[in-house]
Amino acid sequence: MSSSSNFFKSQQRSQDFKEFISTLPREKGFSKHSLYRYHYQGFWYVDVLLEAVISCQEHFQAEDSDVFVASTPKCGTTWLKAIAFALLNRRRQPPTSRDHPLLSSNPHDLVPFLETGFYGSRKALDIASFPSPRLLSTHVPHSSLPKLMRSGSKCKIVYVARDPKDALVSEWHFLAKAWVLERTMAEAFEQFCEGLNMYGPFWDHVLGYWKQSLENPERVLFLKYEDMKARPAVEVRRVAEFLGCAFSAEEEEAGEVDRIVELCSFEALSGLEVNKKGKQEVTGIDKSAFFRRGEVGDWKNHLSPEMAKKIDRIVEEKFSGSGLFL
Ligand code: PAP
Repeated sequence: MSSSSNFFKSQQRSQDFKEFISTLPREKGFSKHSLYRYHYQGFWYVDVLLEAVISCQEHFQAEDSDVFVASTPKCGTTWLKAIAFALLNRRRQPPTSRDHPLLSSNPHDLVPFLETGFYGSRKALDIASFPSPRLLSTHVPHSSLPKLMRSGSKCKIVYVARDPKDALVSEWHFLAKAWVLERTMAEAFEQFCEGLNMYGPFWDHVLGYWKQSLENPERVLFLKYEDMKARPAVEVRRVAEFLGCAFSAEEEEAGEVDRIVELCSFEALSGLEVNKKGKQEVTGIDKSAFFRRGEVGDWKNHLSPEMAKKIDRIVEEKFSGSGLFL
């Protein structure tokens, strides 16, 4: 863990929270700043995140106009944040404008995680003051979202999933870089298979949103990283339609879709000074840690065929009958 990562540093926890988590199943954490991971409502969290998630469940009031980018970590969150931001703001900030916010701010600073607004007493975000429609993101599993986000409000959630093997490899690199976490890939693999990755189990997280996207397609849109890589314009149009800001004939004619695809591409975003240097505002994580290779199938460079087969077998079994394939 980076010594400058203020978000994850050990903080004073309330006595109530300490007592509560002492009742939960736990496993070894990632570092001296997150000694344990806790099992809460079926998913694994490091303590600092769990405190934020519980506080968020208790206090966050979703509004009908809210838009959320959701994911289990390392599946394309940064990319989707950029796309959603560019889509929703394109009238005021055309994608080709020289002072577009994505050219000077990291997508995580433009579209913060909901959870970080409920971290301890720091209240890093004043969510209530966000302009409408509020655009936020979350890694929280669907079943643990604040009540109005699950049902009751008409807020919209765009979820992105990815081949779990690539997500595992991406998480391994990310935690090594952002948290200076020393872990072999074999260790990370074992933990992933046991569901012990961040916000894991991976498959339960993905399935929760997948089922919601089938039951409530007007509320939850399910995307796959691989489809976004293969057909970015098609997926960007899907997101725009879902968010109620479909491209007009004039915009199509003018090439607005391709402009947004280009602005949010891995090559464009990872090449910006703002994403190469410095730390993300709330978490203190190096912004460059959110951009690595941005490719499909990098797992082949890190996992043995046996490891890959084991993950494929688990996922096949877990997804069986759901209609979902990753
Ligand atoms: P997060 O959950 O910590 O926010 P997230 O953005 O979901 O991370 O995942 C990071 C992955 O998306 C990285 O994948 P890799 O490790 O396999 O390379 C990162 O490179 C990739 N990524 C970031 N931005 C883009 C983009 N604009 N297009 C495609 N992939 C991207």
